[in-house]
Amino acid sequence: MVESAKPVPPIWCPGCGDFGVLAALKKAALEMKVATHDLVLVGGIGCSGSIHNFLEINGIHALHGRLLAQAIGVKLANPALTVIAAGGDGDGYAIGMGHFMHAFKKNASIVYIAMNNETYGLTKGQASPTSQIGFEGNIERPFDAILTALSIPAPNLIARTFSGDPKTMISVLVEALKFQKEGRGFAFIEDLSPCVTYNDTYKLWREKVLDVSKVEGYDPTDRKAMFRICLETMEAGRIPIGIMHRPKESMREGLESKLLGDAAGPARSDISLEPNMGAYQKLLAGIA
Ligand SMILES: Cc1ncc(C[n+]2csc(CCOP(=O)(O)OP(=O)(O)O)c2C)c(N)n1
Ligand code: SF4
Ligand SMILES: [Mg+2]
Repeated sequence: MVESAKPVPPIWCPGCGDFGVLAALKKAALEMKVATHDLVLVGGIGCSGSIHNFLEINGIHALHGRLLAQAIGVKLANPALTVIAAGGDGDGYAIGMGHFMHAFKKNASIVYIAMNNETYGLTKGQASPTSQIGFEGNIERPFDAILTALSIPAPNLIARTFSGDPKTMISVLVEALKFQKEGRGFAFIEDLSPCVTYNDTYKLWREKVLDVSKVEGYDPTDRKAMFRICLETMEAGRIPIGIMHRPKESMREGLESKLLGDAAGPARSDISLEPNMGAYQKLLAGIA
């Protein structure tokens, strides 16, 4: 019998923003009654990506920047599973950028939480794609994942949360879990998760975050309006948080239903010899 790995206590620095994500995730999964055996968490490489080690669920520690490819693969193998990918800004927006962009377009029904601390925490605080100019000698403008997500016209759920605001984070996570459960597609959440050791932004972000639902003209079903609201909020020196895009129609748009329909998926198909022999022999004959 194979023994399951047991969760270990988090190894994060005391005060790390990732603790907020862990706590919110537990609460949201509980509220949505996701059974632990039905939950798979694919972690990226970085402090943030180790989150799956701290939960009693099925988990994979993916290759650096490849967590989305693996998470989408798990969902396509068994669409009944609740699949969450979770990693850092370096993992998702640097080495993983190609997969990140395509995940919106592929639109598999998974939840992706990118814990953005504007640095490579695990490797001791180098500049990442979201670092501000001047941080560790960075001379490049920071990349903004929400504006990028809004620029891809796919029926995704797009949101940003802040580890200093657990209430909003739990409600956004609950909505994301519902979204994937209904097979509606990709739910992307960027969480502002300060790295207290190498880039402590708690105080600054607390002052700067702005709940976009309070802005005049807020309509998360209107992509153009939300792009303008987010851009103008940023130009005013604030950081927009909240739900940035929620598709108008609640259709089953997920990649898994487009590919498999209502089929259970290859991981749950009957692979015993007897019923598959005919197909196997046909395949062999085709090769010969
Ligand atoms: C292919 C590969 N390149 C580089 C590394 C080194 N490395 C480990 S974690 C990491 C970046 C971590 O930053 P981030 O994804 O933002 O996660 P954080 O630690 O900040 O949560 C890098 C570059 C690696 N493990 N694998
Ligand atoms: S180094 Fe930063 S990101 Fe990593 S655990 Fe510590 S506070 Fe968190
Ligand atoms: Mg990081």
